[in-house]
Amino acid sequence: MAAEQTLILVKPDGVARGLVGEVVSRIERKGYTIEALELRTLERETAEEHYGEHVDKPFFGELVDFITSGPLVAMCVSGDDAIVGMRTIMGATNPIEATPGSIRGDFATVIGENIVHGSDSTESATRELGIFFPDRVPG
Ligand code: IDP
Ligand code: MG
Repeated sequence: MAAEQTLILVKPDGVARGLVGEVVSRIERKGYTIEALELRTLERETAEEHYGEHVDKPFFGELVDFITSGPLVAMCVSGDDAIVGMRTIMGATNPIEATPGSIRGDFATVIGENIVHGSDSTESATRELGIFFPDRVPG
């Protein structure tokens, strides 16, 4: 068990569909802590940095178009093993494979609009929190 911080986004589809409260509620009920929260619309440059690992994927342009298409809610979430724990609450990337009871399993149908983002490792969490909440990253 490790105390961790992770970056969670309610993506523009989740905000547009009024699911911010639902996602926040699931995070709180699980027992994690919301350390910081901000509603913002990303510039393309910020989105390209955030999704830098996917720059060579065929869906990169679509991904950046989508994540910049409207306001999102960014959160720094902390708790025991919060990185993997949040990935479990979110469900599989493709909503048709996401378990019912997970956020993507309950609220999404297509991979390109899957409601939430969560960091996938300690390295990603540090990098991504540095983009959204630089004050939260130690050192
Ligand atoms: P993750 O969000 O579960 O970490 P990643 O593989 O990091 O999944 O992909 C980032 C985001 O890119 C996904 O959440 C999804 O919205 C989108 N994505 C992933 N694969 C595809 C694809 O094959 N087509 C369209 N969009 C995709
Ligand atoms: Mg990812």
